[in-house]
Amino acid sequence: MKTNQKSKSKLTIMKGILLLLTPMFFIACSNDTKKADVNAADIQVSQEMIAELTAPPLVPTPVGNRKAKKLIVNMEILEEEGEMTNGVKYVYWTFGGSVPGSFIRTRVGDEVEFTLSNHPDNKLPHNIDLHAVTGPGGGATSSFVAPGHEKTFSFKTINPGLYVYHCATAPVGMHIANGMYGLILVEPEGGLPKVDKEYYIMQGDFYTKGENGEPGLQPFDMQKAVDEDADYVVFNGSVNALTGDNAITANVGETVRLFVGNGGPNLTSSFHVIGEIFDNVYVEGGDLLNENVQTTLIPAGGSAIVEFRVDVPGTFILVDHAIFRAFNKGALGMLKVEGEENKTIYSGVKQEGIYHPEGGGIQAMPNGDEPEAVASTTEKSLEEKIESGKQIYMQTCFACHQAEGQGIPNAFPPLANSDYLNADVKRAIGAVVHGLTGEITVNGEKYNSVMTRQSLSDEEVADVLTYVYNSWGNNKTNVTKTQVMEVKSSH
Ligand code: HEC
Ligand SMILES: [Cu+2]
Repeated sequence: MKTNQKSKSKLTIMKGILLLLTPMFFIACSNDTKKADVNAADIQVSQEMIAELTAPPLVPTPVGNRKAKKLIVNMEILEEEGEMTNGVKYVYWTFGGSVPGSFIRTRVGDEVEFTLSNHPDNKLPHNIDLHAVTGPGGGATSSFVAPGHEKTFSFKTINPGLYVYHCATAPVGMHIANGMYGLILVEPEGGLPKVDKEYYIMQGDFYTKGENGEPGLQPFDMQKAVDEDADYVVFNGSVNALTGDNAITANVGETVRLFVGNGGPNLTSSFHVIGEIFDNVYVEGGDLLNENVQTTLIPAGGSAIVEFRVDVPGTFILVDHAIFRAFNKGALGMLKVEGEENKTIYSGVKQEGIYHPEGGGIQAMPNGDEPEAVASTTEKSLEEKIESGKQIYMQTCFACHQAEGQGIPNAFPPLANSDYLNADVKRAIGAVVHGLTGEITVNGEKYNSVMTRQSLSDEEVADVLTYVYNSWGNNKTNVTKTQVMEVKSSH
């Protein structure tokens, strides 16, 4: 991206100083002179157009060669209930009805006429601070708007780059924590280089009264937010926003560009795609281009543009590599790549065996005390068991057996349509309460691995297995607590 006049003149002064200090620096800096030639503030606009706005993970059409225009942006604020994860509801405050808010795509020199409307059903006033704006509060002071009102202001995009926007109404942290952030892209003259796929991803941390996974409508927890003790760290506003059917996709051989932002409010993202290397990173969403990057830091209130070519098929996992956030708090997304294998780039498993340095004993997972078997006063209905079982599954079994019970070839057997599971309920209960090791055959495929004993109460075992049996084409067995207790005592 090109630098503008403002930063060029700063550079010139710096150059002068550096020239006096050391000739080495002068050589390094003089490369920049070819970059800036137009003062973006002087770019004339002709015609007007209504901006295309998109909800994540989609982005509007690239600007390409279009001339600078008066760009009309109409953004509506909506406060609405959504799902953080299965069974956990949260009232999000949104720009345009999504978290992150609608993606705005402009080019340098555009004159953006921005109208912010606050829906009459909303409870609070809001405003918008766009980091792409040169002016007081980034627009916040001119856009403060009460429910049932709207405000218009305009600004010229002077600096190309990928910028965060967010609400800046007090308490600012709370408005951001509830989802009030998004990205605005300012493309350079002539547009960004063409790629095959572009997506919009934004990380955010959430703070709820209940702990992670505690069901029901969860209110915002101010104290946890102040303590930076996040219950959820997610991409695109919720735990499953980019997994399973919501995964982003590409085909082998295509180039992928991710516009990645971090709304915060608190946490810095160590953004990484498992099994990919970023060919290019526009560091912090600016001009600096880094190449061959594994993990890129994205500050709260900042961004990065990452680009890579996908060379082999498979599911590539997007994570915040502060890894407990990924596997325990939700910062996990998926890029599904389809196409021809390339065994030279990636062979897949060539050989496998079980490695048991200390014998084959099953060890429990180190997750502390076994939960107490709480005697429930009333018997749960099948629906209630399935509901609760699903949550246990997503917290306990999902990491290995995967979201749709499909497993992972050569490592974790499928629970979906599993002949092993459907043939013998006591054996399945045994796998969960005692663990399972040794060779087994599931749907004609051999597995020889170790499943650790799961620390769950009898009721939780009954619920999770009832959920599994009533999902993905299994035989709909209703597993009872009594059955679980029988299996435990017969061991
Ligand atoms: C750490 C990974 C891991 C976790 C977590 C895990 N499993 Fe397993 N599971 C395995 C492995 C590995 C096997 C195959 C063991 C073998 O080869 O003997 C297996 C086998 C099974 C089987 C029998 C084979 C089949 O496909 O039907 C069942 C049933 C099962 N698991 C259910 C569960 C349930 C329910 C949970 C959650 C409460 C769970 N597992 C959690 C790894 C795991
Ligand atoms: Cu707000």
